[in-house]
Amino acid sequence: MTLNVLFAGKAERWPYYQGPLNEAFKALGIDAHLATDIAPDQVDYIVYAPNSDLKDFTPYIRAKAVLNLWAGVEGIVGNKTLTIPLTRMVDAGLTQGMIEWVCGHTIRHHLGMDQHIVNPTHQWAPSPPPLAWDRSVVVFGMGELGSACASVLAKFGFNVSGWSRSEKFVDRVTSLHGPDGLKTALEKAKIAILLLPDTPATNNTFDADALEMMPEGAIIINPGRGPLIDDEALLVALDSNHIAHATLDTFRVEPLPENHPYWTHPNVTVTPHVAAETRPKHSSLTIAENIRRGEVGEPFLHLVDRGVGY
Ligand code: NDP
Ligand code: OXD
Repeated sequence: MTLNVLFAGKAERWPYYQGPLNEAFKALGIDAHLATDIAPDQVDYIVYAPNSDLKDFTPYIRAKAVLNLWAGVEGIVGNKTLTIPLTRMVDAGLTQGMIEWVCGHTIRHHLGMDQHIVNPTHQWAPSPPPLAWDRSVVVFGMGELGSACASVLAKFGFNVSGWSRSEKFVDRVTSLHGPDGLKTALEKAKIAILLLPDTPATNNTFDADALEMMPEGAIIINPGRGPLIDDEALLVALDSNHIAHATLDTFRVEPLPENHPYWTHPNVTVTPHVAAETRPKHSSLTIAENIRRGEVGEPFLHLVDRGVGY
């Protein structure tokens, strides 16, 4: 039987996904009709991007799952019309992209590259950095992306800890977890990498009190989500130099409004939500594998737990 798979993403992304999704279906022997306009009551699976126009899932009475193209699900997890399984994106390309972006910015800050490359006074002022062994990096959120980044940073030589809800066992990475582990994690975070999901429990994890607990001159790198940080508190901490720099890829409002102080703050780097991109070639494999599983009655991969919101 041919399966009807609806692509519910932004129209401009369709040309990029159509080929790779069909190829991935073919590779797994899935007979699918993939389209952007299928009568709702005929749809079997929905390939979904939270920035699509589809918000009411009620008419999709025979759909078996919504397969999210993004890792973050805050834009859909609370949708009351969604009663079927929701999966999120985990794929090799997304993970590799995040490793590259996070490690690149971590090493940039560790080595003080900005100071050495941008030298308007033409002064010969050597300031050698400590070795990575002596730099304590804490990854907040040790899921698919956080664990992968922590592992590579540890192999590079950093002194790495990771904070998550549950205990983790990643080679050479100290596990801190739960509310009790947060204070220690903050105190150790000379460089903090934020890879937590946006949920009610993680909102404002980095508020004024938390920032105060971080070491003087700490660096924040946030490819996770904007609401993890209390923006007002971060700006105060940056103005006092308690936080030396914030490299931010995600914001409460995106695109970041033109008049937002982050744009002009000398100690803030803004990147436009580019840390890791869902790439059609890799993500299509995850989508196809989940449809295969759905059809043979195997558990879906990367199922979202609606109770905790990620
Ligand atoms: P995962 O769901 O795999 O990992 C989330 C991690 O956060 C887990 O380790 C989890 O703990 C931890 N966590 C969740 N809630 C809490 C809490 N209340 N206290 C402590 N730890 C908590 O997600 P991914 O690693 O795949 O992705 C992380 C986030 O990265 C995404 O949600 C998204 O927001 C962002 N992202 C950003 C991109 C970009 O381009 N900027 C691209 C892709 C993702 P536990 O393991 O114990 O459950
Ligand atoms: C994601 C993202 O969640 O791109 O996948 O931020």
